[in-house]
Amino acid sequence: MTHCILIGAPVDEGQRRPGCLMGPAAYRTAGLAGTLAALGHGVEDRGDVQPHGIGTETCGNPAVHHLPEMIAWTRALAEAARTAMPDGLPIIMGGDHSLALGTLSGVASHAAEAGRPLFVIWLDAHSDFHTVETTTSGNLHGTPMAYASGLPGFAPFPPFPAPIPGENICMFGIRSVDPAEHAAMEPTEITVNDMRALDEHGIVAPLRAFLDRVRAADGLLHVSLDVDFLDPSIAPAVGTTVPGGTTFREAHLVMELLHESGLVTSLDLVELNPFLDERGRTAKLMVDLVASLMGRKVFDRPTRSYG
Ligand code: 5AB
Ligand code: MN
Ligand code: MN
Ligand code: MN
Repeated sequence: MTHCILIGAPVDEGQRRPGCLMGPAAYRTAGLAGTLAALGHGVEDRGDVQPHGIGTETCGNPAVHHLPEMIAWTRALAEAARTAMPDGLPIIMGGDHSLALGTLSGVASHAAEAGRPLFVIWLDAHSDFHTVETTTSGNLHGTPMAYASGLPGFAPFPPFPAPIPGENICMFGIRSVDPAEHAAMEPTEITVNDMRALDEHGIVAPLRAFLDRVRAADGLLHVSLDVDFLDPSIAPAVGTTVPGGTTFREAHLVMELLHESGLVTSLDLVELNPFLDERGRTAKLMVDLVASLMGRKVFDRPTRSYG
């Protein structure tokens, strides 16, 4: 049994479609806490984080919006994640993916303090490898993986506390990468399992190979789950739909393998936009994926229709 720490991160400023700020409420409404408790876990809801001390920072890229808000969110969420890590498994209920600027910072600080390497599994249609300088949309939800990799181009953000080496990062579900992101990732050792690779090799072998490396290094493992990892036909509640995503069973299988590994130490749930959902089906699917990650088995999963 795991002590699960729910942290609401109603971040909406990292993109331009209002609604992700309702994500934490949707996870609570969809019964995330009760689902975890029913699996035998301890659950503590620390409420919603709020940014404080929003400044007046600017940068040279005129496309970028809400920069001071994002810097304040990054500081607040880094602190919330760092202080939760010694107490249990933080589950950050987003909020758009820019919240990972903060959660990755906090988890990386904790890993450095604990003297253990940090590994990241990025489940997303996108690589989120823009810097503040390269983003053309100006939406900072497209930047956290580059920040955590220690790339330059993030002034005036605080420097990332302990940059994560590329060989410790594994991406799954990728099917939309901008040219500047591609160029920035090329020299890195990041493993990119794009949808083409998953079609050809399946998801099990590459995931097991990465988990073996985490285990061998006695690493901490952060999982960042973007709703758009899933195919939009099963998960419509997201602002940035990209066709050709993972299926219901592929997504559950990832979670089941993660559970079996026993390696996951923190989790982001990001990009859920309840305003775009259909009768809560995406929120419920995300809760069920967390249930699989936390030990619910196929044979005891209730039959449920998402239609
Ligand atoms: B998400 C895009 N690369 O920079 C950009 O949903 C999309 O957190 C970013 O993965 C998507 O705006 C960010 C076109
Ligand atoms: Mn993302
Ligand atoms: Mn995405
Ligand atoms: Mn998105």
